[in-house]
Amino acid sequence: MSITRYHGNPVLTAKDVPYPVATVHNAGVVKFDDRYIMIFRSHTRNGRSILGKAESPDGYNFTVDKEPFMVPATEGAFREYEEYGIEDPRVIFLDGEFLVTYSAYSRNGVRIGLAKTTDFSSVHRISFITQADYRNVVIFPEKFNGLYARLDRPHSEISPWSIWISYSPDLVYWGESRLIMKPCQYHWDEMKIGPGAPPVKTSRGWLNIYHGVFSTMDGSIYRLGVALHDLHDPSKILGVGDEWILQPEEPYEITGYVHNVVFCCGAVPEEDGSIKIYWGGADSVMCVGTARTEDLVDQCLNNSRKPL
Ligand code: BMA
Repeated sequence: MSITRYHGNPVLTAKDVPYPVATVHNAGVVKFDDRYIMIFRSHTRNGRSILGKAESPDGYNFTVDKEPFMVPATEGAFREYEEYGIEDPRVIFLDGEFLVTYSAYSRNGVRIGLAKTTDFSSVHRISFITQADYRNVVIFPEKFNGLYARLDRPHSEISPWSIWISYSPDLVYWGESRLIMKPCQYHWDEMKIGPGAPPVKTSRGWLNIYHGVFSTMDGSIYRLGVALHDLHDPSKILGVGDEWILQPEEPYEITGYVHNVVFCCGAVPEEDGSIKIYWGGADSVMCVGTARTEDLVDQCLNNSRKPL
């Protein structure tokens, strides 16, 4: 097995949250001043989602803030597109700021919002960076030839939902979009794929921990896999691991708000060569596990399937 589950999983549940929520899942996690900051999604009891914040000294024991981190905008330009909730945050550090991307749901579809913070005490919305229907946008924590880059996942009625790349000079206007990775037929990720954690830099390439979905007579199964992107040209995929690295196996991954889901929005590389991977279990709780970053890179390169 590639990922060793933390023995104390789940690390965060709805019971740990001091305001009323039904779930805690799909969290972005970053290290800030030797603390681990987790921005997590919670369903409230009307079925719509908000974002909360938790902090930890070790990446395992988290304490949740008294108030939510972000709730759907109730005024201004963002209100119209956040009416049905905000979901699945990803967080990166770039040029002295933390960037948070999140899915914004409304009667107009789902689109991606971008917000910034320097201290996680206050957060400022910048812009929506997609139209409808996009989800799972992860921004690379470095620029390429002066441009920001992101992996994204547009919806499509014709092609299975796939991973694309786009570039921007200013984080607001995005273009040069190109499809770079597709689901693989009759494979664990054949139904759809999407970026998971923001890409992690390694000596051999950018590690992309993504999710893949397989449809069965008993519903869909969400699993995690890995792909490696070229360090200088992230549109170039060097290898996609043929096997999943994590699938729902524990009771809190198999049963919950949505059965059979492990869904990743964040991973933290450590100086000792390990990586902490965070995932939502069954859309209900937060879990963490560790792997050797180099083992995941090996899986991309030594036992690969084609990206397209
Ligand atoms: C996806 C997203 C995720 C969720 C997953 C499983 O489409 O909505 O937020 O974890 O489904 O329900």
